[in-house]
Amino acid sequence: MDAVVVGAGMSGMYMLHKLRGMGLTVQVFEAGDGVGGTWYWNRYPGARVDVKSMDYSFSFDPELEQEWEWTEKYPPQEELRRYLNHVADRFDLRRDIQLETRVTEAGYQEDAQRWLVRTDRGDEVSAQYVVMATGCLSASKVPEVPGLEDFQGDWYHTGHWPEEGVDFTGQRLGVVGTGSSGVQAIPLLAHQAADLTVFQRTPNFVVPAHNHPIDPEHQRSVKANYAEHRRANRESAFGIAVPPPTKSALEASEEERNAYYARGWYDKDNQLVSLLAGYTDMITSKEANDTAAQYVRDRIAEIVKDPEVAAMLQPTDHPFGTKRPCLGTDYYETFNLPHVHLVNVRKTPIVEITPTGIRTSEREYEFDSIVFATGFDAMTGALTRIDIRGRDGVALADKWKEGPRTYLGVAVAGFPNLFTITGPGSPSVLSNMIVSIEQHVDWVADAIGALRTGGKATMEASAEAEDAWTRHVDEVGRTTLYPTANSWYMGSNVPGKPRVFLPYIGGVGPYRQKCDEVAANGYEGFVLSA
Ligand code: NA7
Repeated sequence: MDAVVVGAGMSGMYMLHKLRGMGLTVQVFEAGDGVGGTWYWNRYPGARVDVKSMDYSFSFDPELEQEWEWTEKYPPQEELRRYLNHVADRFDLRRDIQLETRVTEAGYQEDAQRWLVRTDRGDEVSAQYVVMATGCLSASKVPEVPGLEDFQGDWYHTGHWPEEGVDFTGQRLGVVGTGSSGVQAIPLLAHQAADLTVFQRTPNFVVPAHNHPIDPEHQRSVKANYAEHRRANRESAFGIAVPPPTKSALEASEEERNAYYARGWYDKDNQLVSLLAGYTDMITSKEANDTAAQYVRDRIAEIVKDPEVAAMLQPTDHPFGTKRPCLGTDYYETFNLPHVHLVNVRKTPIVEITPTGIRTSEREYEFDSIVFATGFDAMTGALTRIDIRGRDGVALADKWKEGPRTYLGVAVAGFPNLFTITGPGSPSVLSNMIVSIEQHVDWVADAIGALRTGGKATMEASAEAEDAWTRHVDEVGRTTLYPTANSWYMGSNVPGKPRVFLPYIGGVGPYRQKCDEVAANGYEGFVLSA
């Protein structure tokens, strides 16, 4: 093949479409038995995207974006999966996607200047280019507590939910984890379970989603100006255009600030970034950030009736936004239900899973089922779980032992012609993912096009460019509050993972400009060889 693409989520499908359009032969391997990536695997109750549908959709084909009708402000997983299946059919992608096949190895063969890719089904494919479209949040993680294999009930991870769904009616249910997945699932699980216990390690900032059917007039007006709407998103900081802030939160009066935060909290058209986007220093000044954090803590105290439970739900150990904030529907309200209990596992850690439940340092809880909403080995896990070996047989997992090193988050020195879509060191998870996916796929396709027209066989990030970019990602990260939190952005949720700020916080717009400059300067920082 000319190219192997690993993964048939949004990035893998679009990469296939682009490369095939350029006349390349492409083989896509996908572990799932359907396309859709994140929206294939995350089928837990309540799963929905927390970026508005009109922004969280492909922009590469004007007909596609005009013909698809979204039904809600934040589409549920089922609708996103339908959309991605539609994309697969519309662009006839399936014939080059091999499902139920996990890539296990990719090794660079220096003599041939090609990659040899192997799968768990025994495939062996030689390709000139390999594109890792493996997703940032796809390597799921069950806590490393002993005893799970002896649990006699059923257990589930939100990121690998059974296709047929699960009915917890009448059950005693334990849920571990209160990130976006837990926050979305808990209110719905509470409807089903007879008794629900939530094990919380870190309380999160949860803003009301106010999800509702999409206003047809709004959909029409966005579609009428879609090109402009998309351009503004691409040039914005987070891939969602909002008016740029002009002043510090500390320059605003308390009244002014609270009026602004109230819009972010109560307005039915609010969005995840609403509370954070109003002032210039929300992610750089703890004092400024604390004005919004306190606003949320006050709302929690208003909603949750038991003051002790309210206090447990109030985040105090990290600035607002430095761990991924969540959108919720009746999340805090759920803790007012008499059959819903909250356990602080920071205070009384889980020590083991027993045959009948979960034992903390304080006592044992008995369950019929356990749901782990415990997240992912984010950004690097999906890459390092594959045995990827570059020049001299160097394994990517070894190279990244002290943290990922990339050039622009898209290429790695020593791994020629291997590209990582939304890899570490790119805006990725700090952005509207689909904007970043399209930008990377377009850039990689252009780079491959340039290689082919220029008669070059390989492109490889130079060690100097990689060093400089890795330093830059770290330096920019350090100007913000992000490194002060224990978050998956910092690798802190995986024991033993180096503490490195994984995404790039320089902004989607400026980052795009940088990538474009690199290309315009003849792929500056890359070594192109014949
Ligand atoms: P997240 O955001 O990583 O959340 C995982 C949650 O599970 C979080 O509350 C963790 O607490 C908790 N967790 C993880 N391991 C443990 C152990 N061992 N014991 C107790 N609690 C634990 O994953 P999600 O699936 O919710 O969301 C992933 C992303 O998808 C989200 O950020 C959005 O970008 C969309 P912690 O905070 O680490 O203390």
